[in-house]
Amino acid sequence: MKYEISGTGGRTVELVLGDITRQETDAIVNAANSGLRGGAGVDGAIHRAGGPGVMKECRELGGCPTGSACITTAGRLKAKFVIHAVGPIWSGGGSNEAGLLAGAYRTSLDLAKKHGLSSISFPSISTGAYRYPLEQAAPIALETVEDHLKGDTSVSRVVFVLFNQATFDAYAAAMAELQVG
Ligand code: AR6
Repeated sequence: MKYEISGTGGRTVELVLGDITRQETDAIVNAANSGLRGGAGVDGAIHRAGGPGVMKECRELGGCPTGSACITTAGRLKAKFVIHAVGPIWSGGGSNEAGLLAGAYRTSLDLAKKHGLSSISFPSISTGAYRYPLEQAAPIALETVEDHLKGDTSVSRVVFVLFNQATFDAYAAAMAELQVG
């Protein structure tokens, strides 16, 4: 599923079902924790596929604030960079989770722009171990990406790599809403 952002000269957002570690975009985004210590889910998969060099760089960075993102090289992955984004842990919605989730996406895109990258892949940040409700997270993710693509940026292609059908369906529904609205 592909969505072209109007008025941007052909910049696109794509939804695919799959494994982000296999993506060949310039950067892939990790759903990390604020200690950049590695973990389960997409974080575990990225460190396994990228090799120990990625973790070494994460240790040197020492951590990354929630709602923000930090960048390393990508080791053995096909991408050139891994952007480690730290989404919020869901705790009911009253702790600025929405602002922090948007911040994780926005900072990732700003880092891609800073490095002159043209393509970037995201997983569904915070909707696994961090339990952010999928139906609320998907529109935040897509709207934040759309805002970035409408501005001055090197990024022309954003891919959401969604790991299961339920996640794909939630993003597809949110994308349909955006196209109508
Ligand atoms: N490719 C794409 N998406 C994936 C992959 C993959 N290979 N593997 C899992 N997902 P989660 P969070 C999906 O839990 O909620 C870690 O331990 C998964 O199905 O990875 O932000 C970190 O170290 C879900 O849709 O990230 C943190 O401590 C989405 O990725 C914590 O979990 C995010 O699920 C972060 O939790």
